[in-house]
Amino acid sequence: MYAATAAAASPPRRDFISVTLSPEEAVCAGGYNNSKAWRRRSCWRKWKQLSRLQRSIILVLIAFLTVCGVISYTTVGEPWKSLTNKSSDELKIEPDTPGLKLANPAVLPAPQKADANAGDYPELSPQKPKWPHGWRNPSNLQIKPPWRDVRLQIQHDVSRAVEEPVQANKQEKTEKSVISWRGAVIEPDQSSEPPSSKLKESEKPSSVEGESQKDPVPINERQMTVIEAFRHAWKGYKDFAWGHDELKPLSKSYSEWFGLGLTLIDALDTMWILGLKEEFEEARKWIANDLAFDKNVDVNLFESTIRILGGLLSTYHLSGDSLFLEKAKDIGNRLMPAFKTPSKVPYSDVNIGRGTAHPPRWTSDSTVAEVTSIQLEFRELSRLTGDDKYQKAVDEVMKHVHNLSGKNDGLVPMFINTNSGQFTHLGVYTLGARADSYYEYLLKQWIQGGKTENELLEDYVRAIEGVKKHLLQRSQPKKLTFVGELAHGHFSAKMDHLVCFLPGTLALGAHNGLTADHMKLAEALIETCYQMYAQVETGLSPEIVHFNLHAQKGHRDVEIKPADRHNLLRPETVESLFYMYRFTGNKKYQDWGWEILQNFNKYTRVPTGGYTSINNVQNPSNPEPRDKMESFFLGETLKYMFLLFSDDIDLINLDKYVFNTEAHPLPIWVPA
Ligand code: DMJ
Repeated sequence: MYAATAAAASPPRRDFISVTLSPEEAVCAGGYNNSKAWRRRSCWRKWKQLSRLQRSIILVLIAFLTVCGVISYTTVGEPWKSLTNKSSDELKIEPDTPGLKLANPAVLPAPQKADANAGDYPELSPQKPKWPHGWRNPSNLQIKPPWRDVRLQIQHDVSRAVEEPVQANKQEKTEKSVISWRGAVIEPDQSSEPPSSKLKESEKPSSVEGESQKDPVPINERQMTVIEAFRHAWKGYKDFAWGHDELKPLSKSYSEWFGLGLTLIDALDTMWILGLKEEFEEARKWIANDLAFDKNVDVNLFESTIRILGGLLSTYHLSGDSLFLEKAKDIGNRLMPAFKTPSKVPYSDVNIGRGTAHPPRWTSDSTVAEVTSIQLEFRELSRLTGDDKYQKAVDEVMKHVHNLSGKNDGLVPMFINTNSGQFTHLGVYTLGARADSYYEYLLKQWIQGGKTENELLEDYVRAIEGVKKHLLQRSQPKKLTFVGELAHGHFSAKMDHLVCFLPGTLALGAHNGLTADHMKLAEALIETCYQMYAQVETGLSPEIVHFNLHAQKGHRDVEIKPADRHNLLRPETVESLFYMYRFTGNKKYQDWGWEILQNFNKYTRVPTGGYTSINNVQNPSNPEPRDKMESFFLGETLKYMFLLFSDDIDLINLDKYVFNTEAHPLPIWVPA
């Protein structure tokens, strides 16, 4: 400030030479008489008339200007030459891009116009694959969509079909007719601009963060069987339950829970990952035209967060289609009233039309797993929208629970009061229903946030120590390691199928740097979870088992009570098999999953479309179909099956994505 004022007050002295030209001199510099000889003579005369000093100054000036001219030619001229020497192809990469972008090419493909001859869809951007040869382009990072002509492949020999050049041509054609950039379905009347290019930086999906491509890995026969199973399930849903929550495959009807097309939303990213283009497009249309959250309906905060919010966020990331983000924001906002409680521990239920929330009618408690397993989704919503209100609300719950008393070596009770914020029903500890995903989300939030939130890790590690200390036992005769329950100091050898998420979570922790004994425990527990299927007559696990602690003649490790012998098509064991195979490469995990898939096909498949939960896993001749296909069968079970059978570690890379508890992959904020 001071220096500027001083300079204004006394302008700096400038040294200069003035050269005054006479009219004749002016002519010398370009006058009217244009005769060459006259000009030469006249100029020479004038030059002679100048003093020696004046002549020297003019010569110095000319020399100086010549030197400047040469220097600027070498610094500016060369790059210009090389730029103009580039092939026209190279220059076409960024047709309308100013110079800066040549050095720093845009990540997003250029907006495409709809091509009337290619199914009214824009062409794909001509980006070249940059993945090392032989790698598969991960669907989550694809520039091109993952669509494959699945129907053709089912009809022909799978492995040959994908390798044959004819098939390759067909695939090329299919890709040309793809609706839009990365398979995100853009209605022709929408802007030709790719959806995510309209977004602010914070809103961009992970799928457009500058990853390059590699060649697709052909899908194998087991994966084709999963695709076929999915299509069969989808057929039932489409024929009899379209737009409703769940299919009732036997009565060829549907059931409503929230009335929000739960199965359809839960299945979106599975269709993307399986490459089911047609199905995805149809579902996308339903979301665009028919899904309305402005409904006077009570929804469960946890279930709608993990299935609807999680499903929409993950589909947004995979497809890059902003429709899914808009819907995610809508449902996210409508769920927020749940956090308006005296303790800030959310209520279990929200009316998404009225904006009111309440606990269940019989209690003011919420379930611990429910209030601590909505964090991945709300935190991601904050990151995408740039609005921290979602993250603040869920982080507060975690901090509160972190500081609560009533834990037993890191193990939490199953209920928490929304008024007092205290745990209730103290003294009962399980890793099954009502507590399970609390443990899962401790680890996964830590991973999501780039492994910096130490309290989450501390709570997780302490809890696993608590499991080892209080809940682990070995069964007889096979000495299977299992996780039981503790009620007021009494151990019960009861284990929910839900607990089978644990081997996968333990393996994920070990993969992220936790101690090797976590992996050892994971290996032991996944064997147990597999035996919960293998030791049962149908080869399908019941909802709950009791392990034998003492060897008895003619008894297996697993006992099943009549009330527990149903199977709801749950995913947890297949989920853990997927993690175990990813991290060990041991093919036995794939083989175990394959057995399970075959048994689902044998005992739960309904010929007219869909799969059903069953009432009795112990009766192969009559497993007693329940007439209900849970949304997580499509959202989780079949997705994990498909991923388990894949040998492509980049098909949802676990160093880049973390699955929510409903199998919806969300990006890790600071990927490894
Ligand atoms: C799913 O909704 C989720 O995996 C949840 O965490 C537990 N229950 C079902 C699947 O079994």
